[in-house]
Amino acid sequence: MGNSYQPVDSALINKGNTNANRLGLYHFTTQTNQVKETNSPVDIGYHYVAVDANGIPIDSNGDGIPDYFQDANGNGLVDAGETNWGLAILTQPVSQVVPQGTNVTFTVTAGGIAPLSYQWYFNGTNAVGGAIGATLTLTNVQSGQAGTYSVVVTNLMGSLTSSNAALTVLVPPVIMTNPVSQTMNSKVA
Ligand SMILES: [Ca+2]
Ligand SMILES: [Ca+2]
Repeated sequence: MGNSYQPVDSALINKGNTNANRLGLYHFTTQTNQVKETNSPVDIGYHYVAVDANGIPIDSNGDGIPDYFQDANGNGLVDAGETNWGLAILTQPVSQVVPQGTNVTFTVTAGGIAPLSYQWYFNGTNAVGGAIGATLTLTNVQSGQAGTYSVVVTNLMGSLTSSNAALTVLVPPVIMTNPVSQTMNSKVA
């Protein structure tokens, strides 16, 4: 992580590094043998950021913002005030309204440093057994399964909870009591 063109109080100055398979030359000052000027905010020399095989700065969580922006102090850790640059929920599960008996699928798309693990929850706190993938499938849903579903995505960088997706189950009307046959006697005048 470079020191170039930062204000003198920038958190970026002289801060650590991050692991990468490749480095790209990001920018540099005019000469490598230049001596840093007294009180100058501009450090001298080459500065590198982690890039992928195409020379694009690495975006670990896939949210379109390179790590070197989100890992603002370049130390490879998610610190207070930083976005979790190593984990993101990219698309949230979507609410659904279905007839009773339908098979329902909720899906989350997460990006981040592998491996990612998942756990789905019903009404916030009830872990859904076996629901540990990016997709939650509910078969033959009944009214008792109506409620909210969310998922917690975890990797070594932390955990993120999705928004709630509501499941509404439409139940056909039930006839509680059947009409009773009645006989009326009519009087003959
Ligand atoms: Ca990013
Ligand atoms: Ca950091």
